[in-house]
Amino acid sequence: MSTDFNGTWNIISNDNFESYMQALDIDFATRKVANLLSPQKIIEQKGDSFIIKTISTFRNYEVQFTVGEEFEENTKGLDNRKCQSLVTWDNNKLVCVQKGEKKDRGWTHWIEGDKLYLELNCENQVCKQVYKKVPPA
Ligand code: VL7
Repeated sequence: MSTDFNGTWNIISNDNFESYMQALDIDFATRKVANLLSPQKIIEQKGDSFIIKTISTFRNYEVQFTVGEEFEENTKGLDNRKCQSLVTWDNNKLVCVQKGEKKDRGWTHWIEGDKLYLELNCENQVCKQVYKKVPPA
């Protein structure tokens, strides 16, 4: 049995997001707006099939994948690049490698208690985010 990521999650901390965005060449004005956001993750998981929605008042981003199956990711509305992405399990962590123009790009998700953790990597930068589970209605 792998970890269950299903649910709605609200961000409670966002460390080094600015440097991560700089590593992705996000322009100044967009970074200023993005830094003020409190994004929400909505995760729909069925076994190894995932839909991860990142929702904010400024932009939304959605990615769909199956663990172990490489796919072409277009980071539309973010840095607008194409990556060959692959998500795998590393024990109870969900690890994505985003192969493309940027070196060492990817992310890792895991859960501890009612918290969802996310580390976003690009080049030599790591952004650490923590989300808290929104209790089901
Ligand atoms: C996705 C943003 C900065 C552009 C807008 C900011 C809008 C809300 O890849 C991500 O998550 C994975 C793992 O959960 C699933 O896709 C992070 C948001 C990172 C990077 C780029 C700033 C413009 C933020 C969409």
